[in-house]
Amino acid sequence: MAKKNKSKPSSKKIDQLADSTKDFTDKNLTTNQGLKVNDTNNSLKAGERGATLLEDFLLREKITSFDHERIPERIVHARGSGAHGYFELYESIEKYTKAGLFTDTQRKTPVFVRFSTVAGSKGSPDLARDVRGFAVKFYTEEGTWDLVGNNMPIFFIQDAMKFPDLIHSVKPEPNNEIPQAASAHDTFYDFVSRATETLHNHIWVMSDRGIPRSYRMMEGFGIHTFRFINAAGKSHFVKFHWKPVLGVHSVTWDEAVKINGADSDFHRRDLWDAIEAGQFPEWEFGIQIVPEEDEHKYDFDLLDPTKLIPEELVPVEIIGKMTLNKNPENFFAETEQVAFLPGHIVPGIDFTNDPLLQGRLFSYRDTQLSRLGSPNFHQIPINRPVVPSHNNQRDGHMQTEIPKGQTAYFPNSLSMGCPHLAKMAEGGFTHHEERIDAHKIRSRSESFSDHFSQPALFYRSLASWEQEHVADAYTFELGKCNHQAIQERMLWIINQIDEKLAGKVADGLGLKIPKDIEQPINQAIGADAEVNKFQPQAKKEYLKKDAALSQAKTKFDSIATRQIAVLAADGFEMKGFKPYKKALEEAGAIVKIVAPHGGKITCDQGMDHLVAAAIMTTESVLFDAILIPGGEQSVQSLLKVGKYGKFINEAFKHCKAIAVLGAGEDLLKNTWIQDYKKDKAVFADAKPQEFIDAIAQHRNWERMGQVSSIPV
Ligand code: HDE
Repeated sequence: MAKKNKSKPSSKKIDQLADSTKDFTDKNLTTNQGLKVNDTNNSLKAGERGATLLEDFLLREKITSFDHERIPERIVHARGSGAHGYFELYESIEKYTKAGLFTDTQRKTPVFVRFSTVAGSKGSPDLARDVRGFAVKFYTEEGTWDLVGNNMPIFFIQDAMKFPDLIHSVKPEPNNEIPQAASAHDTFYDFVSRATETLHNHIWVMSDRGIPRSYRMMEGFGIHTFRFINAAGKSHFVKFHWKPVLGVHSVTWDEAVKINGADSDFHRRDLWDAIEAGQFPEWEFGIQIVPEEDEHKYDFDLLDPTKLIPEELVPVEIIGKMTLNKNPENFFAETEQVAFLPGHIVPGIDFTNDPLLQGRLFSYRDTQLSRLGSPNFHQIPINRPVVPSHNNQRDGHMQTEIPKGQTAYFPNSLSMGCPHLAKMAEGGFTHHEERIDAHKIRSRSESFSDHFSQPALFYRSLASWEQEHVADAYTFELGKCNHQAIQERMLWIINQIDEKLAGKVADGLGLKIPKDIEQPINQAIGADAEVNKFQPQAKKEYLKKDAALSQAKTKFDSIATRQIAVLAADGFEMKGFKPYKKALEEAGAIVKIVAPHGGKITCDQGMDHLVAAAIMTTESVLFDAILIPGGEQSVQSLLKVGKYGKFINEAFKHCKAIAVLGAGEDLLKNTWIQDYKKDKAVFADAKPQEFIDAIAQHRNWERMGQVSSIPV
């Protein structure tokens, strides 16, 4: 987490955007034509009691503008949050790529990032179990590069042709538009259980990765294998990674469900607040490089987007860092109107023939045309490159530029050939040459047929508490399906990944794992044998475990931005609390008093302390840890309010750290928590550092087995 910096962020992009921002301070209200207005409360009427006159141009302008405020939401990734920042390179990787942002260590490349969920509508809650979008727009000196990735390193499907089917299956069902922002329903599992290529991404969604603690605590991946091209024209395959400096952390499903009610903007607010507080989110940028000659060396196909390259086989080289240091000025203008296109690349980066990537290269421009309404969407301030653009494209809705001159074609002589082409040496983009000599076929490579090995590798690589979460998630999701045939097909499939996992889920559903399934999977009913020829292969074990897949192997060294609830009332004891507060804040945590009422409370030393939230307005799930100061008067007041008991029980159930000082311990005795003295993340009158270390561990997962009996 970058150091607090109150100076105003500046970059070529932020300065460019400043030219388009409007400041209303000390200004008159005017019409769009600049006419000063002196009444915006009353329409123009014939007499005080009406009727309203058609002549009222002020009313018409105000109302028509309002009537047209909405634009179509994104068909996927509708719910999102954005922020500005910059990318810095640690050292040049010119041996792999000639891209300026990866060779010039002096540059600070401006970025705009949009995080999102996939399935829900624009107003859906943040803690849906879902993939998260992680889209980064790099405003480079050679043009804009968009790395439109997710927080999981693989995708559900192998061919763009299946994307509408996947999305139709997970979105609310078309007859009743239920459920919102949830995959736990029949149509999704009908599809998943018939299309086993989805299993790898699906098991990631069932894991804790599907419910992140924060956008700031999740990884990002470019997913597809891309190409790097160096100055000599040599190509290397590359996968892109973002690694959060704060580590990868998640909430539990019980918390996710409750957070959605307590604060449906939890992730949006968390990102906004961290940036406003100057605690800038950071990710390191990493690459996995595979030389061209190694293309066929692996047990999986590099062009198959449902496969990752295990970091045990190809380590991630960290080459740079991204810092987000500025919130948008206006949500609609920036976060909503930003348009990402995987086709936006710069010299030094190129595509592969991954059939999913190839389809995406079409889809994103197409969708922006209907969403933003015009081929001129690149002129919207957030989408404008920081370098000039000149071409012969003209006109269209909302053209905001005034292209000069007599010609709008190429080649021309009347404008002396301008705009003219750029040679490669001048930065002109050329595609990497690749020989393709093939039959035109509608088919899929047999090398894409292994659907079980990597989900199994993922599951094997998880810690036991992570595996339990996966089993619970499958049980919950399938428990929401109404069709037993779908549940059984899923059980058979999960059994191909891991028999113990399938057994647990079957127990939870009260069903048996079928020995075989009636309808073959992955077969299109009525299709020719040719279409149906590749069935998923049996699971292989080419690697025992890949440590990078487990959140148990992430970073646990910081409590920066962690939210600490201080449960206190008038008369709380300052002596013990003061060093705790100081130590927590020095370590970057946010300490918030949760009192029986709003306003202020007075400690035993007669000082007033601002209350961050009255207990009735907040919930335990919004905090990372609890601190209960001593002071008989304070503790007695808290004991009278039942919600404090619920608050503490929930924090304990969610395996969070709890510290009590002096009489504060009485509050623990009044909860369902037993044996807390043996718990490694519950502290009575301990040193602040012990509490801090436990918060940095994120959760005491060892407690998991014992908390299921707590009835909250
Ligand atoms: Fe997207 N995806 N996608 N997707 N995607 C969109 O574009 C699409 C895929 C991703 O914050 C849409 O502007 C197809 C993979 C993100 O604005 C649309 C296929 C990955 C975002 C679209 C995929 C992504 C989108 C909807 C299969 C990770 C949000 C609105 C061939 C590598 C960007 C829009 C933002 C958005 C199509 C698969 C990530 C419809 C056809 C794989 C992060 O164009």
